[in-house]
Amino acid sequence: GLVRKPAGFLSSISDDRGEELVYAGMPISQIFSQDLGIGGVVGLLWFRRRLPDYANKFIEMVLMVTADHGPAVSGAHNTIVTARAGKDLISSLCSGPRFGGALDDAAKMFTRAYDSGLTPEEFVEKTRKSGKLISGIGHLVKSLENPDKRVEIVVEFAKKNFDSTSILDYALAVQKVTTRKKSNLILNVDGAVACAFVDLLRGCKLFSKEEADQYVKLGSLNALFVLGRSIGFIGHFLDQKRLGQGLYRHPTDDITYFLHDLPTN
Ligand code: Q5B
Repeated sequence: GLVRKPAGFLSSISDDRGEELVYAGMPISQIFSQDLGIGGVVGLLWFRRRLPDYANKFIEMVLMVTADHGPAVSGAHNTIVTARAGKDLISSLCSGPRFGGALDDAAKMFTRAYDSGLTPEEFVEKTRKSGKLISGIGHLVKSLENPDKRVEIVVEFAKKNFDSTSILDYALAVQKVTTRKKSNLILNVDGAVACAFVDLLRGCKLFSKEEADQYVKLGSLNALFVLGRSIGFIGHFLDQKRLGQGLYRHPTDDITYFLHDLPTN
């Protein structure tokens, strides 16, 4: 019969293989329809339970009261020193512009293109000619055939609640052009969050256009990813400890070794 290769990893908190992302058994759309909030997501990813509403509220309260304690404490001090040394925020999550850290650039690219009046076709062509990829476009597993529920949720919320969704609409129009080439060149979760956030900053009447642009320049959108994904990464950390997983060594049969022989004199 079929011999199953023993799995290299055990994981018990989340699953992205199906049509819809699942946190501790709960599909992402249900998390929104039941209004679990960030407290509820922490409950699912850290404690693998749908905690009662008062517990979710309490987690959010804890996140709020522990969010900062001034610049003098050691953690804030480290952050300030490394920021002043020129290190970027996303590096602290072992992430980069192709994974997770695409939000800042997505916001800048789509906003600049929209503000300068380029049509989606012109923008795609101009970016291609400059040899760059459009940040916020493309996904390794999600596509037109396997749409990303997270993106649908973000788009739906923005359209329902924001004064304007011009940048998001523009990005969706760009997606129509890029997916003609390959169906995975969709507006991804980084791109959708980034564009919706620019619309929120520009449309909520609390910031001038310059202030809104400055928040993007400062890196506040990648920061959203850092904060959100830290919750998941901490969940995985606790999960590995709970599951008693020992030292990991990558199987050598999954590595192609190509070494050069030393030249013999
Ligand atoms: N092409 C994401 O690449 C991926 C193009 C493009 C124009 C593009 C790539 C990319 C920009 C960065 C970005 C965020 C690497 C992704 C995330 C969070 C996550 C992750 C998870 C989570 C996929 C094939 C052909 C080539 C390319 C062209 C590709 N991308 N053209 N703009 N953006 N995107 N990252 O499929 O003519 O054949 O040479 O870097 O937004 O990180 O779940 O995994 O929650 O954790 O490997 O969702 O798109 O494509 O490199 O083979 O390219 O398409 O020029 O054209 P692929 P390639 P040609 S969300």
